[in-house]
Amino acid sequence: MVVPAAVVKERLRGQRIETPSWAYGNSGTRFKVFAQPGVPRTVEEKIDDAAQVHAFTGVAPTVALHIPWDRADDYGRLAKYAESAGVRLGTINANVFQDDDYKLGSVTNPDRAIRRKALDHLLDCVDIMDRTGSRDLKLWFADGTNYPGQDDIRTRQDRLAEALVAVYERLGAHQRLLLEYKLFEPAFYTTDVPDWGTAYAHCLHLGDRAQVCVDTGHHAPGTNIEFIVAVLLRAGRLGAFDFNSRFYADDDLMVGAADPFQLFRIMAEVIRGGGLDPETGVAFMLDQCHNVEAKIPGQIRSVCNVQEATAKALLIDRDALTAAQYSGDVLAAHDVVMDAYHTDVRPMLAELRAEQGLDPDPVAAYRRSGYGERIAANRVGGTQAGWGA
Ligand code: PSV
Ligand code: MN
Ligand code: MN
Repeated sequence: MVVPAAVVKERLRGQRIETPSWAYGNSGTRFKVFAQPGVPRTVEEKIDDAAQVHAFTGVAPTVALHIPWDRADDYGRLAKYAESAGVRLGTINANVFQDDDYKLGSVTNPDRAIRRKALDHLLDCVDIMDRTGSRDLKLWFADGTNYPGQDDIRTRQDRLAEALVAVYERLGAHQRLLLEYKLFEPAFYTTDVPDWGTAYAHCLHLGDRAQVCVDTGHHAPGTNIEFIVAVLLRAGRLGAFDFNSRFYADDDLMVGAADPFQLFRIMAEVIRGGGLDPETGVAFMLDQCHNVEAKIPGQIRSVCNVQEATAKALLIDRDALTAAQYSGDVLAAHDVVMDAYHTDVRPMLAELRAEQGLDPDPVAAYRRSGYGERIAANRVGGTQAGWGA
């Protein structure tokens, strides 16, 4: 049976996509940071920009902070500021990778004092979560080694486990620890959390509120990410996505730009595993940098890309698929999936937005609003997103 548009729209109405504060600041590669006119000078201005993305899409009501890039004197006041701007503060991302002290690692550093410093920062982040009302603490570690013999792989795992236990014990009853993995970079020989298996093993040891964050850009080429999604959801350990696109490495391009079919396949597995149901708690976040394109419309485009992939995945005729699978009809099963993928869902999304009082074309509406011109005129001396700052 063809999935009715009303059913798809109902599910889409409930989907939320979080945008990252660092997407609004200047960013670039290690070769050059390109400054754009009108980028935020303060965390409040980043929140203002995130509020624009929500205003035009209606599905991005929270903004993730990165500490210490987004330091504030009073986080309770910042949370109120966000509410007055029309959004809420979301995930807190810890940064234990930018100090000179972290050259040989943060929580896995051979030096006990540096490990302590890193752990204190992570615990500070939980204090901040208490004040912002955030549910999720996202941990990505740049820790690893460049050369065989540089440090003991196994001891580094012990140090990592020790730090994670201390953070987990500090969490409130409704807070979660999201452990993100990354294949390589900045360390090239070993990375201390290189893959979902390592992240999953640490989460299992910690407890139910420790879950894995799948950053779509953090895999080797050819990795079947939807398989990882299926396995983690089955185990109840898929906490979140950091969405972006990659061609070669950790490219942080707009989600759905490089491989929309992969994004569709991921969303199909998310839906299959119940990950779109609010009670499952899978958080959909963007983790992107807009180096050469405009940032706010880049975020809006990305949110729309996630919605489009989700809509297509919702269109998969599950009954027909199951019937084809059980009868061993490989081609029929594949056709069911491809029929959904080839459906143009843009008219349905336009309709959904109109029903919600939004402009059917969020990027065009943003462009017409004049916000981009206003910030370019009013904000002088915007800040860098963070990396290499
Ligand atoms: C570095 O790879 C990274 O892109 C990770 O994906 C983090 O989530 C992000 O930076 C913010 O710390
Ligand atoms: Mn990430
Ligand atoms: Mn990354």
